Amino acid sequence: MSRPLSDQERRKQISIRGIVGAESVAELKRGFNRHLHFTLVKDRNVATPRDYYFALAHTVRDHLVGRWIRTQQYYYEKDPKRIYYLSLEFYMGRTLQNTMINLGLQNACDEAVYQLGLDMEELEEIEEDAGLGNGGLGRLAACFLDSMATLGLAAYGYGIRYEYGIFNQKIRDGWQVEEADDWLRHGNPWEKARPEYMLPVHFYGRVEHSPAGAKWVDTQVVLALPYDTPVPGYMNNTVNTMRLWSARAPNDFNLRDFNVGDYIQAVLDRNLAENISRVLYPNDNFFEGKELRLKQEYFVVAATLQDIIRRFKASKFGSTDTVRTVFDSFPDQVAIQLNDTHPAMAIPELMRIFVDIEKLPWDKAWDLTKRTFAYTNHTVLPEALERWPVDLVEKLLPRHLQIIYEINQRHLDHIASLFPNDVDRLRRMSLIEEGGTKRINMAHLCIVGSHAVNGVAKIHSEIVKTQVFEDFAELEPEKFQNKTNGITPRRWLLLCNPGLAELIAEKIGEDYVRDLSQLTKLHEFVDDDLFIREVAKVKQENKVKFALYLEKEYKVKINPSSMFDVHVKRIHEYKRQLMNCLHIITMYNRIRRDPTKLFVPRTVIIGGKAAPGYHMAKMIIKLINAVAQVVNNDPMVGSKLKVIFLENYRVSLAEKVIPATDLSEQISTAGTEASGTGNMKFMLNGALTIGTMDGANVEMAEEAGEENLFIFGMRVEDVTELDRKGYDAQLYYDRLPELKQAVDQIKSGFFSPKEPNLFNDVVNMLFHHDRFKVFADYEAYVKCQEKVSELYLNSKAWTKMVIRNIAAAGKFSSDRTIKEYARDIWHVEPSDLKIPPPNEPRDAAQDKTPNGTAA
Ligand code: D6G
Repeated sequence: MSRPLSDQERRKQISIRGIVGAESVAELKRGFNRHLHFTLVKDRNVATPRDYYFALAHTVRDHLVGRWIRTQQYYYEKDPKRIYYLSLEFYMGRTLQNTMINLGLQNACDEAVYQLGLDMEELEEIEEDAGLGNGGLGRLAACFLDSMATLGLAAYGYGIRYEYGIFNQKIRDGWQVEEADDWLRHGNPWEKARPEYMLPVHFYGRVEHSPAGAKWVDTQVVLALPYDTPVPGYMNNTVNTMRLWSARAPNDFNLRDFNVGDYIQAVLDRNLAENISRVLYPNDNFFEGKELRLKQEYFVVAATLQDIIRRFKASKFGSTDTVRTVFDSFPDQVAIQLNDTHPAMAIPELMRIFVDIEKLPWDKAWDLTKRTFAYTNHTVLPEALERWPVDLVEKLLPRHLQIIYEINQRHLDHIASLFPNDVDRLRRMSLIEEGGTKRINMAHLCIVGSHAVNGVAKIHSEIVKTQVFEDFAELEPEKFQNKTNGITPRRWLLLCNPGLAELIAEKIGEDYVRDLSQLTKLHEFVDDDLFIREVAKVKQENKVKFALYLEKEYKVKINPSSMFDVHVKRIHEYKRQLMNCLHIITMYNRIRRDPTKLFVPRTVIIGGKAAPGYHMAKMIIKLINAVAQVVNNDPMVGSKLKVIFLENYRVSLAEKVIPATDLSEQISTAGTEASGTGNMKFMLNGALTIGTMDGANVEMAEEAGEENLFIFGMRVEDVTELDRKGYDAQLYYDRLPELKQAVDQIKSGFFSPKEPNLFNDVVNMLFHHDRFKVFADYEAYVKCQEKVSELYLNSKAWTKMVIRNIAAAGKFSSDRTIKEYARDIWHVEPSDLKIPPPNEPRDAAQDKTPNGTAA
């Protein structure tokens, strides 16, 4: 029985969340019951909430299948240029709600689930996050997949199916404790194993040279088993593929040669091979030169390139002149984007395939390779740049090392011909770093082997071009580009903030979801009192909802009318959670000094994971929790100030906290945060930003007007100047009494009475080796925070500034970013052609596989 619809629900019928027809609801209910019965093998007497989640997931998945098959078939028929996004990380989060939204099924599913007597939000909460990423880089890859499908590009994401994603963070006694992320334990309804496309990947061995060319022999083989996950575009019937490789031992692993006789041991040793795809390395912006990590990097590259070449050969462009494939059109048919240097081995691997296997001459192979690859740089922090020891590469991939040496020789010969007698330049530009351990500079390899190199925000791309890779930009200035990052408005508005998404749609129509630049139309409503009230109301509802969530899940109570001041991202010295912490202590001391003085109530929420091996980041977490303990239990403070460390920050938690945020903290030292994408999510969801002129903050200020953000602190030039003069933390400590008081409290054990020396390392770092100059920005930060509090007192003025920010957020759609990659790097056109939905008849002639056999 269907219940009568309320006014609000009727309005939703014409909404961006899909149309509810009685028929589609009935069909969804039938699908649900069928899956509960046949797939889960349960009835409603014994079904658990998880069974219901799986029944719903399978029902929604059914709506993807026809579109997926059609899209892939269409690609085979039309042979558009394929775009390959290679990444060691895809931080996808949950899939159910995103799929319902992109297929326009959300409202119908809501209704069906309601009629079945179940709670949609409860079911959605059962899904595990696919946490196959660390932070921004991996989440960017996920947003890009959504945008590429929405823009109708024939795109593929290629990566690793880690059995364990980013660890789950527990806080015990204020310390971070890591737990394994066994995300596949209950099965993954969104993936399809494709054992028929399994491919071999070789490691170790040696190289034989003969007149016929080089041969890599005596290798150890690991199999790469692909798992495909559908990637639906927003309401366009396109469904692309994310293909993740899982490592499998060959059945004769360790039985063929040396282990003959010990069958049991050989079976047990299969783990050795399969460990390659076991676990995601939990470092963000940090290079750890471990052999297993290098294996992962080559594993994804080797499997993916075989797949790409198989697909190219199956296309009409992979023509053969009698025996050999003609690769001349390869770069016109294939674009490969390298998400940082992590998949850099793809460059020597493609050279190896072209030269050793396909027998192309070196120059031809090199020309094709360069025109195929493009490289995105994500950081300029030296500790994050990959520099693999030559010895390790020689052992694991001997032929690739030879190829890299050959590439380097030709590269250096070229430089020497242009700049005779400039030995220092050759040293600076070499792919091989001498002195101490010989290392391969992977960024140099990527720059030399690509036709385009881009940074991820204007300021970052400028630093890439003029500082970090200056010599390379001087050589080939046209290679260097900027592609400012973006976020998908589907997940980061429609999904996480339906109230705001609907409110915007009522004012400017629904098209903004596909064309976020239309948000500028909201400028018209900046002085509309009703709209201002409605925007404030949505925010308040989101805050109440988040407060209830915290109360339920973590038993902490927060005041929803206080300002929610939120700093969520990986814990890293350069992101300066410590500066936020000093501000908290400063506010605390001010309240205690004059308890009667007006104080604008704040709830400061800090969340993020520390890399398990990053001592200072773990100390920062402990310090925040120690400060929270004191502040939250001081009766003099009461409800004026609360400090929450948000445990286990991840995609699905971001979806909850971001829409509830008033103030977004983006306070990295200028020149260190390449772009940031959290900053954009907050902006789009109606938070104001307090931030430095770093990363994409600069462009957010450009779009919204600097007066609509709280910008403070050193600019890049100031940081450079301070470096030149020499940064002396002591000077600020001596000059600023409130800073002195806060630091003294940390130092003296005020926040750790049982262990007064607990934070010695932190304090010592702040005084003597703080690369990120926290004290230098402290004063400007605190003053800027005072302005924030003052504005917050005036709710109307605050909300008007919020509206100006939302209206200016259009640039930060990943659709815009992807259009720029498509135009400037991949040379493809977005297609708004809608692939016909699966229930429309096709003529039989179309239903052919690429080989012409009936499908
Ligand atoms: C996806 C969808 C499926 C398609 C398969 C193979 O699993 O319909 O047949 O990809 O795609 P290719 O690897 O042959 O492009």
